[in-house]
Amino acid sequence: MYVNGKFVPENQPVISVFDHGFLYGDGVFEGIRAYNGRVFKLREHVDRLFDSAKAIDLDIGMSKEAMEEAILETLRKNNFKDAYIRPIVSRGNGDLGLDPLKCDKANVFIVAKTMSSLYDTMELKAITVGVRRNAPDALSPNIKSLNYLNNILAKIEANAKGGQEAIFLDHNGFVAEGSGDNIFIIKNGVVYTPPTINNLKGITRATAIELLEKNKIPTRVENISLFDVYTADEIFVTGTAAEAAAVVWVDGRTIGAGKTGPVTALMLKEFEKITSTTGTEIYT
Ligand code: AKG
Repeated sequence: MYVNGKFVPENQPVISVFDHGFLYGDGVFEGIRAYNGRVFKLREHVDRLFDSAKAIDLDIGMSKEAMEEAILETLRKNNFKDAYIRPIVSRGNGDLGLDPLKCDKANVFIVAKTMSSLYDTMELKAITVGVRRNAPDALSPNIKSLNYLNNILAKIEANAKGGQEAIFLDHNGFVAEGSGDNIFIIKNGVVYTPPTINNLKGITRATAIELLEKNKIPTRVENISLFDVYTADEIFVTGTAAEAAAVVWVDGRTIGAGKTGPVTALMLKEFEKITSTTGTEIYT
């Protein structure tokens, strides 16, 4: 594990109770995957980490190039070819007061682990949860912050109601995203996904849109409602940890034929191809 420029064993304690990421969720993170000796969309994830930090006025204290190199070196130190990588940047050590001015510099951690699929099934049941996605004018879902309680509340509710994933609505009742992934629905051969005002600007989401366009499948970014979800022919979700998975049941309604549909199947195949053949090489 990388900790402020040094590599240490992962079971070594590295964080102070005065770290404001720990005390207040004051910090940002990323989820990145390496496949087959290559890091998928490394620069895009590092860009998003720096954008999240900028949005909360947090100086990471290193360049994007240095962050990329630290990520690659963490993988090398572990001899990983396939891994899930978690860069974490907290506001740093302060005192028992929330003022970020009390923290003199950011703490930077990079953890890498092997990880297979997030879900034990590739055909998920989803529950629309009562808790609404954070309003963008309160805490923008675009900031990948260390405060994931909104997502965790959604997951708790989905777990309690027998779903593997949650579907969040925003405060206007539009579909926002899952607890850890973006959502796509397919109706009459057209794919729809919500604009990113109410959800994370998913890198896997952007990849899915690219792959759909490459395959000439019409794709529209527009607001969608729960009615559109219930009556969809197919639904899939995308995320770095989640990768891509079909949703075949929502709130008691079977979606389409109740199994992975043709557009989703094509997406999964294309996604596997692009992740195993592109990306930044770890060992050069
Ligand atoms: C990821 O997809 O990498 C995420 O960060 C989502 C949150 C999670 O599932 O841990």
